[in-house]
Amino acid sequence: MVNTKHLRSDFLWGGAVAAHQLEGGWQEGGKGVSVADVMTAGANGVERKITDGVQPGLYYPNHEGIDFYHRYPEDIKLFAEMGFKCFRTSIAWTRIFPKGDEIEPNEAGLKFYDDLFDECLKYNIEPVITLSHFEMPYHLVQEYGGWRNRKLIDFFMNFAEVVFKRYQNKVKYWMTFNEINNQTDYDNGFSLMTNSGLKPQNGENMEKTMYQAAHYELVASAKAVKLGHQINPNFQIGSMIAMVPLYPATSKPADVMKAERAMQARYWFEDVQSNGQYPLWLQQYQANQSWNLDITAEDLQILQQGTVDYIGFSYYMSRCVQAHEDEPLSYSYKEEKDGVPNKYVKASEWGWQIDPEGLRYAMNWMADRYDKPQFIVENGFGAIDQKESDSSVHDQYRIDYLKAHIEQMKLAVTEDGVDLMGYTPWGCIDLVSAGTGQMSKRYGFIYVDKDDEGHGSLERSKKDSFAWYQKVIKSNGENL
Ligand code: P53
Repeated sequence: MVNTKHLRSDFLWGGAVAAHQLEGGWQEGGKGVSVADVMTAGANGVERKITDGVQPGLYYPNHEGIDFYHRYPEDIKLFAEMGFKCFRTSIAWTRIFPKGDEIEPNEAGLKFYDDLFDECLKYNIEPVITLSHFEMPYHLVQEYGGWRNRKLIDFFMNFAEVVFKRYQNKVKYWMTFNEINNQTDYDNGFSLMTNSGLKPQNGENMEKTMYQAAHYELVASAKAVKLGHQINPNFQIGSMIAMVPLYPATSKPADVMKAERAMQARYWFEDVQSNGQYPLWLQQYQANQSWNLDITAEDLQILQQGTVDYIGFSYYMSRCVQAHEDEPLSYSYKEEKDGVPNKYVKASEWGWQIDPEGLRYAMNWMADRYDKPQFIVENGFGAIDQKESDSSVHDQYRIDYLKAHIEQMKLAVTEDGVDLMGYTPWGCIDLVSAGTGQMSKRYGFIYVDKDDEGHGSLERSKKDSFAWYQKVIKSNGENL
């Protein structure tokens, strides 16, 4: 039933992070090496390097993160002070299964999350948990070739079963794979590694490998949804996609078709997770390539049985695409090659195009296609903050960004009838950037004293946005 003048009274306001970007403690409590542990720090415009294991003498920013592993009680207390109803984080797979292929889980890792979730629940903060957020065991990359390998489904299911059972009375909201659709950009080594543990091999057709790996992940995701519901029928298990709407650069028909195909190429994952089947264009495309992917009849049945309860998505920006004059319509979407600047919007220092209306557009686009509730599990403004001598940070630009997005989100609910569960802005406490490994690309309401070289006291302090967000939550989004 649609009849909403306001956001739901049980609207899940909160904040979002991922284990590898803030926990640190990379070798504590028996934790194994994850793909995030072999990534060096990059910079604005400088890619992070993925090294062959952990190399001496190099700086790996995720090894310490912001030391949330030891400091979480202090941080959760601050979240509670802001009024958080929920807190989105992930379970580092390598704390539970250090190498990924063990039979028995690591008790010290399980205990850590028991304590962390208890700390949240103490303040009535619901944990919202991503099973796999860019931090799979590195051993699975080296030994099995990552998600190229069907065996990964079993390893993942072992992990999912252990944590579903262990935390079934503490965690209700889950997501399977974070931003599963980033790997659409299969020329991008970072996306391939973070999504699927894929290192391109000589002469390998990465487009084909990406479709194969993504298929195994989607099967694993569907199996996890099924299993989770068996373990606890109250579980709400969602998908998680990076929603970056792609607009045609002009009204030229070829540009419009280019944008349509780019949207299809980037969002077919949600068709599978929400609708339970591959879209027609992709069935046709894969058949035309004669790739003979390993997609069995049983797999297709599982995809139908394991559709998600809700759509979790990140939203930071929109992009614009233009047809290439002398090329036929492509079935892939490559950010570098296909994107053109949108002259109607401004960009952040990192070139992310700020477009609050794009959020409303995206929510409508999804509501038209998928009959599922939505959950904005990431949104935010990465910026350089200036800490004053009295420890204050005047981040009005961040407030402006979030306010404009919340306004559009509310319109999507109150004018357009979108069923929205909650909103968890990204990096509610400053943390290591996934894309660049920087600390200086900050998103938080809470400032963390640490720089790009790893120096700093790790001390926490409140930015201006802290009190602002507190007010927003208190008024259920009425007082912006
Ligand atoms: P950073 C690309 C595009 C949109 C979202 O990103 C992305 C990425 C990958 O970098 O990632 C999500 O830290 C991701 C988070 C990440 C956040 O957006 O590069 O789920 O882990 O930190 C922000 O500024």
